Amino acid sequence: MSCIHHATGAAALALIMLARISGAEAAAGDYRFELAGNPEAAGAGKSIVAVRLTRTTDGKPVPGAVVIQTRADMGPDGMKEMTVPIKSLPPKDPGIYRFEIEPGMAGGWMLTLAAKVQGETETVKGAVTVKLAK
Ligand SMILES: [Cu+2]
Repeated sequence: MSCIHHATGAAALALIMLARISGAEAAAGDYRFELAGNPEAAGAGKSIVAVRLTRTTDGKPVPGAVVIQTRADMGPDGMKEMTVPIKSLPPKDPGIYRFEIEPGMAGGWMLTLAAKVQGETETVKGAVTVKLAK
């Protein structure tokens, strides 16, 4: 009675194992952070910046990553030593990570991010540049 059941189960298991194997081959360099739309004004000199994390091998968004390190500096405007804190906000859409920044100075900012991605042993790192209003 359960022959088909077992066969289906085995096939599903084989697929899962294949997925695991190909997942293990992905490296930390196979991910990319990019700006997701324009920054939103969040009142009192604050901006919300949305960043999309994608896997470059298949172009898919990567949900469930844990951002472990953030830095915002004015490197794009030649002020790399000028930094402000970043607050991580709860994600709204899968693969989109949101950050609140109070830049204090309008201009080009660089957000440098490090994240732990599910199934990836290495820390995934990346950066985006964004123009922020004061
Ligand atoms: Cu500055």
